[in-house]
Amino acid sequence: MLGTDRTTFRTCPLCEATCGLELTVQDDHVTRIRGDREDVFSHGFICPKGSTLRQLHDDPDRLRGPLIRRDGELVPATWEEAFAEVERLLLPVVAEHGRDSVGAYLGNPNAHNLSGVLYVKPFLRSLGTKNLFSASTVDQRPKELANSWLFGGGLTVAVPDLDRTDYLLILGANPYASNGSLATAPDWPGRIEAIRARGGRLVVVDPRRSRTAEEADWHLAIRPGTDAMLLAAVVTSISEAGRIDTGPAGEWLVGLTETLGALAPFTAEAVAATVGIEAAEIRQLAMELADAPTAAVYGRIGTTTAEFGTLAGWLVDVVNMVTGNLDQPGGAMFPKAAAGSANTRGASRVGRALRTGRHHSRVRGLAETLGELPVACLAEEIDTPGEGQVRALFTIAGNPVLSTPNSARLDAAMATLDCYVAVDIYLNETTRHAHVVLPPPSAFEKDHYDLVFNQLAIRNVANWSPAALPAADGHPQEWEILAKLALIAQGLGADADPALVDDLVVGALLTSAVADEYGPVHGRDPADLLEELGARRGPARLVDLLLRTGPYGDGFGSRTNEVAPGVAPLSLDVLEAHPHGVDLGPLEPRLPDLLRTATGMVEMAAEPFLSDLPRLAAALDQPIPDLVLVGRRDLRSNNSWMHNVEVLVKGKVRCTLHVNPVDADRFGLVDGGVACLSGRVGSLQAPVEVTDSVRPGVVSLPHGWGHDATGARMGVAGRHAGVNANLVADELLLDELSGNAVLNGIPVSLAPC
Ligand SMILES: Nc1nc2c(c(=O)[nH]1)N[C@H]1C(S)=C(S)[C@@H](COP(=O)(O)OP(=O)(O)OC[C@H]3O[C@@H](n4cnc5c(=O)[nH]c(N)nc54)[C@H](O)[C@@H]3O)O[C@H]1N2
Ligand SMILES: Nc1nc2c(c(=O)[nH]1)N[C@H]1C(S)=C(S)[C@@H](COP(=O)(O)OP(=O)(O)OC[C@H]3O[C@@H](n4cnc5c(=O)[nH]c(N)nc54)[C@H](O)[C@@H]3O)O[C@H]1N2
Ligand code: SF4
Ligand SMILES: [Mo]
Repeated sequence: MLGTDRTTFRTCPLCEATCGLELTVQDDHVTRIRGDREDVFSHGFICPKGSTLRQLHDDPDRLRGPLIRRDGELVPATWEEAFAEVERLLLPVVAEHGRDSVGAYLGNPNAHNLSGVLYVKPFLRSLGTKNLFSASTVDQRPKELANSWLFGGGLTVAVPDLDRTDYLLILGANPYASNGSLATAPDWPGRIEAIRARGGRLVVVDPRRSRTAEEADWHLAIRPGTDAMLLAAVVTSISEAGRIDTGPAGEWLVGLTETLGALAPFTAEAVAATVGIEAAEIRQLAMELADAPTAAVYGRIGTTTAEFGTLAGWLVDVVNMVTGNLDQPGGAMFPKAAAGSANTRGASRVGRALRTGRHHSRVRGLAETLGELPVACLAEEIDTPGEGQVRALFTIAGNPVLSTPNSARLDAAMATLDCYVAVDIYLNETTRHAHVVLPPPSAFEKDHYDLVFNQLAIRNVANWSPAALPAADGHPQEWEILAKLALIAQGLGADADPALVDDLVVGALLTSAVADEYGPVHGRDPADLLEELGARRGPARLVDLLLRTGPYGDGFGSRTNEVAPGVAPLSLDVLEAHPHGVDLGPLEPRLPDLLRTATGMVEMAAEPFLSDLPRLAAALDQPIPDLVLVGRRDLRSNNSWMHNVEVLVKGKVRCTLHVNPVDADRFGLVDGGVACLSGRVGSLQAPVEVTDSVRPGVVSLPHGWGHDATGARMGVAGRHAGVNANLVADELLLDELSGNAVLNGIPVSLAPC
């Protein structure tokens, strides 16, 4: 019916804020996107990126079909040819060099994508390699480890209770630009303004006067990389003042005395010079936190992509604990997600201490964490000959050539692979090296549910997004592409049916659901449940199962009580009937039930934390580097991959080097000039913006730029290329505990070009 509009609703998958969108669809075209005013979480909020899903969908550079390399050129191919080519290239590498000669890198959009969350694992399992890498080790791995050791789950995150707190301390995050991370909330800016409107206080710790810092009542311009020391001194100051009060959560903590003892040397005076903040200010911060009726401490990228990232992640929550704010309204609380959360499954307060280093990287001997190796060692695993050398690589929704340290080395290494398969929607700096590119359908053409971000949300919600448009004829869904790759890797052949993998995944989930003594379907026959799941296939069937066996689920008929006014226990049918989502209410205290540690308690003084403290203490005696590089984000950008959207990149150049006037004088730089920035591994040239928003001794350059590579096909991005900050990021600089790369606080030198 030509010209008939329909309206459909979906959650924006671009960042962690999970805003609801209202789409107007005419025929098979989305003609308008705006914020969904009835969305139970976002209430109409949308940022400038949300509506550009339309431009992304329509982008002529977005790949619509597979490409294979023929005579050095990537040329269009059929899906059959492309999968056959994967098989042809992959199997000989495995046969000749073994399973560990295959590597895989998973990028950030996997977390925003049901296929990535549900079907990547079976694929990786069928690869059977130790060489697994992801964007997590250039991002939040330190916090995941801290959560694992404290609470028994990497995604058991205490998020700031933004809507009720009286005092918010933000370290190393700029939610006015990023819209928040590891704390899902649409409209962070509005929620922050509401804190101040109700008489609360915002304090921001950041070496830059970021947009968020501008809003703050108090901005502390810390020296990069020193948040762990600052937080340790805050704890010690509170302790010295006799103000430790663990509140109701105190009943479930062990290790308080050991923690305070271990942190005692980190007095405000001892850390002040290194941290770059006066001792009196540190003590004031400590007293404000102790005095506030409720307070929440929240740390992000500036604290995790740093030399002491795991300690900083730990200490954020230690401060939350010693001020009585853990697990309390207005403090730092634990979400209870409707689906997919490990901390709502199995026995409460039963677990095992997380072990890292179950295997090590071949070249540098870096420890495994959560099944992966640090991506900072990917390049050397490819370019260093010897047994176990990575000869084949898969990247799934990742652009490591722009997003990981010493990217020139990785870029060069990628060109030498015998087999490189990319599952990606663009031919960019990384995927241009591929032998086969397998593009999934666009975001509009996929079902969506935020299995990951609902686990991090400051309010419990559930929201299902059906595909807004059908995928083109014959275009496999992303989960089918991943299932095919799994079948090929298992040796079942390029013709095998992806439904086999889907059935295996649902079977495995059913088996574990009926085995869970504490779950709602314990002891039931999986075959009966499978039948009840009905005709849905792919992610929709899995989400239905996860919802129904989750904490608000219908338990396949075993639960009947409403989960919200007028809302029946959850299943996908129920969510389909609520296109604006279901509000499951504000966060509630969850201790001790969510704990999955060995002692069944919050393990405040877990051994890995305490044994890393000597490294932190030693750093207090290190000379302060003359100049260090930090990053920053821009609201109109999203890591490396949205620069092909004209409306987002037009206007003033965003990829500039921020230099304090003092440093500009020192190095002979002028605003609008070009600087040569050098580090141990490389150098780059960037346009200079002289601004006192960065601390002296600190320069800032955003990441995700540098779109001038030959062979990439992103026309708009190419015209707004910018420069790749990770050319100077040093792959040897890591948070030792987690293997996470240091992307903030990189020693650099500066000169005019
Ligand atoms: N210097 C510096 N470096 C950084 C950071 C920093 O702050 N400073 N931040 C780090 C952080 S936090 C992160 S998360 C990483 C991100 O690192 P990556 O995940 O490696 O990079 P992205 O730019 O997110 O690239 C995502 C890729 O996925 C593709 N894509 C988009 N949507 C889909 C989809 O639906 N399916 C598939 N299959 N592909 C899709 C895009 O085309 C792109 O190639 O960068 C890190 N790098
Ligand atoms: N617009 C936009 N939104 C995004 C993204 C994007 O690229 N663009 N990326 C998404 C992703 S993958 C992520 S992980 C999140 C990240 O979300 P955020 O953590 O909010 O990321 P940033 O905006 O980079 O803010 C990090 C801040 O840390 C500061 N900083 C640098 N070094 C230090 C330090 O040593 N100590 C302290 N205290 N601060 C420091 C920087 O100056 C910067 O202001 O954003 C997500 N949302
Ligand atoms: S804030 Fe994030 S989720 Fe919301 S519209 Fe913008 S990109 Fe989408
Ligand atoms: Mo990230």
